[in-house]
Amino acid sequence: MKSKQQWWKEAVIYQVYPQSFQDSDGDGIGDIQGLISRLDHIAQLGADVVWLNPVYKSPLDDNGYDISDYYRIHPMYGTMEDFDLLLEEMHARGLKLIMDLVVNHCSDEHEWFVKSRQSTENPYRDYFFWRPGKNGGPPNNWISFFGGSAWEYDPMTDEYFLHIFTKRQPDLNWENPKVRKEVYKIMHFWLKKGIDGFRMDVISLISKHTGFPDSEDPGLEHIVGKYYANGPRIHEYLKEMYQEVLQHYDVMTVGEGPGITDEIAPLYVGEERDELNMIFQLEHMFIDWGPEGKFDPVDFSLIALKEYYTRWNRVFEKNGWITSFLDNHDFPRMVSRFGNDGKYRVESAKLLATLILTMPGTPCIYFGSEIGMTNAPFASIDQCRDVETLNFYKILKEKGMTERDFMAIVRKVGRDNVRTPMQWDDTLNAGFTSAIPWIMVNPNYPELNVQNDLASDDSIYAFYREMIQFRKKHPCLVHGSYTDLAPGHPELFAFRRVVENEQFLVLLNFSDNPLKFTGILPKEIDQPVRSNYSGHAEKHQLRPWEAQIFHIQSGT
Ligand code: TEU
Repeated sequence: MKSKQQWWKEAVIYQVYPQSFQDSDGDGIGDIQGLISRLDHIAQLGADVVWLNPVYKSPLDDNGYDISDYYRIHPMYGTMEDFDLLLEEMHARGLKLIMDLVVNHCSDEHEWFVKSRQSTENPYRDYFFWRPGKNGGPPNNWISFFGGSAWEYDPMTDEYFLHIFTKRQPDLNWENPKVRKEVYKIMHFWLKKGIDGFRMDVISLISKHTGFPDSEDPGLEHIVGKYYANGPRIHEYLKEMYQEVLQHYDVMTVGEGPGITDEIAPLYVGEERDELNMIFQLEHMFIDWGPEGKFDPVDFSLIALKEYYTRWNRVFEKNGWITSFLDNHDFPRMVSRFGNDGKYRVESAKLLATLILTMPGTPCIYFGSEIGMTNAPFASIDQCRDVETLNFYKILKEKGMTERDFMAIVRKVGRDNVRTPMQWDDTLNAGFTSAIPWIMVNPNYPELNVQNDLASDDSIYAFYREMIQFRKKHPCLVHGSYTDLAPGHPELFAFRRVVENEQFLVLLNFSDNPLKFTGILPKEIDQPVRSNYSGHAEKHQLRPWEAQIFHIQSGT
């Protein structure tokens, strides 16, 4: 067990996707004033930190992950005064705010890029990666996360620029010290305003292999692992960022990034390293990707998920810190992906809440999970908004896939599933907006909404609230060691958290059927201290999607 206490280890994060949280000015898009009006909801849930997805000026090609001015708020979300008020209102409620820092790339409308593309001599040329073509094509065979080559030809100077996301998200050249200085300036600007930290977008990708060799394997997974992630100068950059910026503030940092393995992760977050506090490790978010990637999903295996937890928790028992989450704005709703969003929606949503709130790592709750929001029944491509989905539709349609077949996949994996508006109540558009919402509201909102959950002591929301308090009351759940007690069982997830004189046993039934278990509970232990069902189960039995927590103190 490790003990070094830090506020960000004990905190619970709540993630807000601003476009979809609350519209205040009747344009169908969520905004800062809308968020301010809903802060009590977040505070009452018991969260401590809000991670706000990007609200900066942006043409919104990738919903704000393409920033054209790092010092301005997108007018659609409000003004800088609104932002300052948000921060003040949050701090007044004891909530901290962490912002998204998106500096692997910017928007093609950012003035750096606008100038950069003008001529090969322009002083901003070197802010990006420009290269001549090879044999009439791009400089190498790297592909973008969102389909197609990672290089875009620009006739203005007859060269290609690198973009590992969309062609409207050119990659910044961190080799250039001026670029790094610009980033540190941006960070100081926001930190001086009093924000409490950053979630750093794809921070694992900022250091490039500038020889740009062809990949021997053309698949994205291989290219990410070998060429995009954990590049040669990544730790030098992060240490410099710490020296130049982070060491001067008491803030938290959470780095996001594909390609960070459990072996490599301590290099990012080891406590003696002076780089980042924690990461959003993504390995389990790729657990049901098939041979052709995200749009070729396979069933997820509980055994594989447990193996992931064992491996990652083992590493972080020694040093560094991780996060505990099962969904975010890039992946499907957790109850639809890992639970049963039909008959056992309530039970399985509570079971998943139990899991994320009893695991090591700082828990992160994506907005709407606290009421068990589900994937949405998108029926046609016209209803989709996400650039990833739209790009892959084009690619797969060319390969012969029908819209019907594609939409069946989108309903499982598409990022739009998690971007539908927050379901506040059963009035028009779930109380999110009085106008036409920018993306459809999930039609299940008349039953599935915050108002309904608040009216019941037995709701998913009530369960989250209780579980957050429960975690806070028991530091063992934050700092205790972790052991999987049934690694080979396909439906039972049973684990133990231990500190010196105290332990918890957490038992989760990942199935629609009752489940008997043996050999896990000590003889003298009778009833759980927490369950997601009311009334007792038979001893050594779990009802469908039941979660039971047993508390054992030394001497019992
Ligand atoms: O996501 C990084 C990332 O790993 C995703 O590209 C992920 O592979 C994909 O969404 C799976 O469908 C971050 C942001 O969270 C995401 O919203 C952005 O689109 C992306 O970076 C580019 O900034």
